Amino acid sequence: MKKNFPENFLWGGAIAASQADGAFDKGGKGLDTQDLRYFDAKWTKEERMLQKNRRINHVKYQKALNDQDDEHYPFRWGIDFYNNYKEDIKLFKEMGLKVFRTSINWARIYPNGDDENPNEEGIQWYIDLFEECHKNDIKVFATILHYNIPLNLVEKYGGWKNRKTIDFYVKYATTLFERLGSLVDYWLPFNEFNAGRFNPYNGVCLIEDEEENCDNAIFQCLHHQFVANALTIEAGHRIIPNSMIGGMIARFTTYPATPRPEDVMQMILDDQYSNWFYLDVMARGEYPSYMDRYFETTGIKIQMEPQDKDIIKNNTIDFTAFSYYFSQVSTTSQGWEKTSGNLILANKNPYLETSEWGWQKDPIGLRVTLNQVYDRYQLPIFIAENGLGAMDILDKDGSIHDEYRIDYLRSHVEQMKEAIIDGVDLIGYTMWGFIDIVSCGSMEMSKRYGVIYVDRDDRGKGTNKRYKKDSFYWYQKCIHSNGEDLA
Ligand code: BGP
Repeated sequence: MKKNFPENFLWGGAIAASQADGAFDKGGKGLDTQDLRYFDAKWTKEERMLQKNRRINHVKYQKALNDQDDEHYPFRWGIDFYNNYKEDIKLFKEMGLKVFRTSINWARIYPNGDDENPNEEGIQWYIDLFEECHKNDIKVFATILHYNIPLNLVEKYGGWKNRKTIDFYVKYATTLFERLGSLVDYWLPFNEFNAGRFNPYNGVCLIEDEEENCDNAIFQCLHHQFVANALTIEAGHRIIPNSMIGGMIARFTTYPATPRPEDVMQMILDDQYSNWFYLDVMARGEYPSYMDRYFETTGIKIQMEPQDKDIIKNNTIDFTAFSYYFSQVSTTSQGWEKTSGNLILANKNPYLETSEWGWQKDPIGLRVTLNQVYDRYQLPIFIAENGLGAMDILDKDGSIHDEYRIDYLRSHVEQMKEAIIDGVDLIGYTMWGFIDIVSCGSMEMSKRYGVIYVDRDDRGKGTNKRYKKDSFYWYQKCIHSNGEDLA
């Protein structure tokens, strides 16, 4: 029986290009879909959480295309990681980070997505960034696509709706394998594969009100992503023998709201439709049979080419990954109380407390999920995201006392250890937003996840200086003791 975290456990931190890099029009980068997401610092807390303010419709999209007022487009500035990465990596090193997860910005490599040749300046930036990590003994976990695709692909081809996007994506991924292959230790073709189902603009770049049948379009796009994912795995394994290429979902752990059989059955369906479908295709290599009924009853029809089945079957993932922020309950009862959650509105569990943003904190749910995912696939697991979004206060002396974040992280790390003792093959943990970045859902800086504070406000104003929070020292100790000293 295992008793501790394995010796080579990958303690890490994660960010994403659009939320951190900034420099949206520098270094030859093309405009991408996240550069168009509009935010207003005057919005109240409630308005920030409104789904309608997080979504893109036709009017917003058209306005953003020509809007030069960058203050309202936080993904254009992020935390200027593009220019600060060397200083930041020094802090990562000081913390003892073993692995750094970030995403590569497609529009930095192929500014228009359909370019003949890659942008050398963009490739060089990633070479420099990843070399800097290795110089500091930090491994690299690269997400190939974390939501943002070159805008030209949406404008000219309709994005993921068009099968041609598969070819553009695979060409982009192949370039990464060829040019950055020796610098990347773990690959993730897509962030949160199920995101397209719950936020179509982020996940599959659809503008909902432009679609006649949005649900059908979502599943068509997802199918194209499944094929692109499999072809990418094929290319990766061919170009870099023994490469580790994973598949990730946003995990919505769910319990039956009551022991009523109806609720238990609802939990099974929620799990299948919202979570397992995506990992099942990537890990088992075929569409699961339960989706036949779903597609039949919803009238969804996906166009597939004859070769797709084999492509998906022959190229499955090497490890599973997920983001885990909260759990919820499943029920057939009408009018069950709701609360916010990552990507979805969740059913409330009366036994759980919530974060300031309404996400239900459930460390035991992480152990539950680790056991469920391992039981189902028997593949190594990477927790690619987990953390607490909270308002932090920067004191005059430069300190930030975030004991709430330490409590959150500690309770989750404890449950990871329990899961390892349960026999789960957990290989790494990249806590989310471990340096403060722009929130993906609510697009604000004030929702902070980091153990490193970044002095920027919701308008992007501030010194951009970095400060170590109390949680920085806690995570440093946790890493140093390989998860033993969590005091
Ligand atoms: C995940 C995304 C991240 C991220 C995180 C936290 O869904 O992969 O990009 O930001 O959720 O969400 P938020 O930033 O909305 O708090």
